[in-house]
Amino acid sequence: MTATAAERAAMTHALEIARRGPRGLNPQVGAVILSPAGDVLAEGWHRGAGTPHAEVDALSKLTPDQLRGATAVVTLEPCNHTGRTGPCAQALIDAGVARVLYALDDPGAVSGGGTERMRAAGIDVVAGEQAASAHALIDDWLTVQRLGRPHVTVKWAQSLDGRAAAADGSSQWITGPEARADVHRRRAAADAIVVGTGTVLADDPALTARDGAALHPHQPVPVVIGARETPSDAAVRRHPLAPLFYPGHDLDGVLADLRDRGIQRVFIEGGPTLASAFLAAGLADEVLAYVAPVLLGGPKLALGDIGVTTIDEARRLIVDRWLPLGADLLAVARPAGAAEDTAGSTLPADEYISRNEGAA
Ligand code: AOF
Ligand code: ZN
Repeated sequence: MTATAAERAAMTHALEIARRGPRGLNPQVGAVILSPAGDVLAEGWHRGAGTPHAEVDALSKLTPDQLRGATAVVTLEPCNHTGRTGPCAQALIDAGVARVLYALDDPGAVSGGGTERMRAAGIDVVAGEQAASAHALIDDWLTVQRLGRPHVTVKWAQSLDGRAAAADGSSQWITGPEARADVHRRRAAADAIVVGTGTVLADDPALTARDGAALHPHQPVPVVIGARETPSDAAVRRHPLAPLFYPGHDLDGVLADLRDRGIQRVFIEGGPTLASAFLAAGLADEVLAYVAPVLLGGPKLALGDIGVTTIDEARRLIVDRWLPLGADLLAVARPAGAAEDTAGSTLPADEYISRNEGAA
């Protein structure tokens, strides 16, 4: 049997309360328990790694009598593993729940399989209700599960002739205010913002996400990669979040460490050496190129060596959007040939941006 009206409404609510939980190592998950008549008995949500899962949070609010024959509506397939907490599939079986409706399969090799376990115990299990909305909610987390690393956006601003700075290194400002405001909105949608030490020394960026002069309520963690020392009076040291410093150039190692910290989206902001290194390593899921109608000439190119020596090796991109921003133009692009949903392209970029807007 497909979902009833009460179950559909419960799923919509479960997706809302899931957002109360933090983005991080674990997915945001919501659960609602309904009586056999379809009345809401309890709700629960997951508050982050190490805390009870959404189903268990909801179950804990009810007596055994209330639970017998109830329906559990959950945004993610109830887990089947004993991790930091016990398996939710077993908790639902033990509670005597008659029916479970969930939105998305758990992609985890270890955590998945809850459906089979519950069905074997006689529970009526229905999958896929509002799966698209659930996917949109935890798309970043799913990307991390799939790639084993955070989603990576490589951003740069360039002159029409492909330069990132004038010959003397000065680069403020190539693009206009609309393009810069767009960068700040996209920074706010990321969990971390990454620069090389060269950019810290040349530009002294604050690496905050700002709306005019005001700090955006969601700030990405500032990350500095490279061997050189960040000066004690560098602006990045005054960022509201403590910066992470990675000496050296082990990009895979940096991404793995960021993943382990629960970071799901990173924004690579420069300069050309770092952007080129991420592109050369095939570690860019999204490219944002802001192009300004100005000519700079000279040697300061937006990108250096990305491992392309002949035209056959050119990195072809698919442009999802050409976006005019004042006098400038933004290309929102991704590598051609990347698996369709590894690039975070399942959601329009604007949805990522709006997700963190107003989030604390
Ligand atoms: C659920 N309900 O609310 C969540 C689930 O090691 P643990 O115990 O923190 O488990 C984390 C894994 O459990 C996580 O990677 C994901 O597969 C699943 N998350 N499952 O049934 C929940 N948050
Ligand atoms: Zn669980």
